[in-house]
Amino acid sequence: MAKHAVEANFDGLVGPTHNYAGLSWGNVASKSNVNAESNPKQAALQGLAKMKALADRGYMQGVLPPHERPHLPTLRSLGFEGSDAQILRAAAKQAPAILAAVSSASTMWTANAATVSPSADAADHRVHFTPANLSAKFHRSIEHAVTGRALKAIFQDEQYFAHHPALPSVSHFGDEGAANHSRLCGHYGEPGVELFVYGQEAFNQQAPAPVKYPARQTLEASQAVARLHGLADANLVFAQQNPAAIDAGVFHNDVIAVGNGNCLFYHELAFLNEERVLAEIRERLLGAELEAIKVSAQQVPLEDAVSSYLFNSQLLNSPDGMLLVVPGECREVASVSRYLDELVASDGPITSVEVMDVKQSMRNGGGPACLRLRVVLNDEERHAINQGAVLTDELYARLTSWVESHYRDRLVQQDLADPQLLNEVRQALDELTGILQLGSIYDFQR
Ligand code: SUG
Repeated sequence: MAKHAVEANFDGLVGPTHNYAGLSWGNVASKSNVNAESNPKQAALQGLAKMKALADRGYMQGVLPPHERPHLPTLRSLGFEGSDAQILRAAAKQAPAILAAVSSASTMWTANAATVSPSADAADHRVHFTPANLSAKFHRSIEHAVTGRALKAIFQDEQYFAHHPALPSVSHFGDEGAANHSRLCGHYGEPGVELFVYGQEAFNQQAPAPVKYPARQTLEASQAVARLHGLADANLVFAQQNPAAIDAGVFHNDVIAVGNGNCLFYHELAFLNEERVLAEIRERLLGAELEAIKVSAQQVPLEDAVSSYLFNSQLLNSPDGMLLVVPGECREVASVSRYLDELVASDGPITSVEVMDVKQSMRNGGGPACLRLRVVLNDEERHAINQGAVLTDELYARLTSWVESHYRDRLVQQDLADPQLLNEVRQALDELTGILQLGSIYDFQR
């Protein structure tokens, strides 16, 4: 019999070095805001406000910690020597692009932290985690080791949780985690269909691929994650993302589609073989009817989907239908705002829309869905996790005052070389591991 389960959202707490360095070719927002002044304090508070709003609505909400940045061990591995201050000075002078990369607060986008399969889908009935190697971007490729430690610190009990290392860090196995993975199901506690979306095939040069921007995820990576997690063929669908969408700035599938329960909300240009993808999902989805909500380019042009991040929304079960949590930008783009009004007025599964202000993150191409990692947990698993990372009113208050006391409200590229910033970060994170009860997960703590 299926166990009762909920979907928890683990949001990435925005780190103290949040800045705009234009690091992500293919991500339109990141490129267009390069060198803008950022406000890390506001970014972190916006993220916390989103977490709090959803916790107040009764959803289980967790917190994943930011990483140590600038990451001095990476600079040392690249040949920079001396004291921390000397290393920062030399990197700023000789290789400012590398300093920017090792300073990015990109771990906030936890939809890229890992792929997670619920125990109901896995052969050994445990929840499986594979941190994403994020090998397509240097600044993100350095995330997976500490991400793995943080996940192990929260989901510790081996009876319930299985942790795999990231896939080999080469482009053949480029893996971007849950941003390219959705799960459709009747009830969360029942076996579902895991939909893995990839950008290109690594070992088949003849297969379609984008021409302008890189495809970050390969089919081979998705297949490897499915194997590691012990998923059965009957629960799997692999779908290729439309290369034209990648070339229009859709660098992850979660910028053009979102699924929850039996509902798939997507743009008509999301998938290459849409009909086959839907047929396969329908065939494998047991005990539930797929509700496919397709948005046409006439209703919302692809460009508007990308600039508003309509599909980078959180789609959540609510007592009366589903709730779509959208970024504020959706109300600023006319076609999207009109579409949302029509959507809730129709008698489809999505019955309400809530707007969240996550502008600081949006300017780097990260909407509400990028900021969260979904983890389906049954009641036993829920009790087995480290409760220190679960958002309560008290934790929200503590984290808010932690941000208020440690974060700057202005950051520009030159600040990344400031040794004082590094000290501030380490002091803040040392305190944070205590607050979240994570133990020593950072390199500077080991
Ligand atoms: O990987 N931006 C991130 C945004 C990730 C969004 N995540 C999801 N769609 N799930 C990226 O492109 C920009 C950092 C900078 O340019 O400073 C950045 O890494």
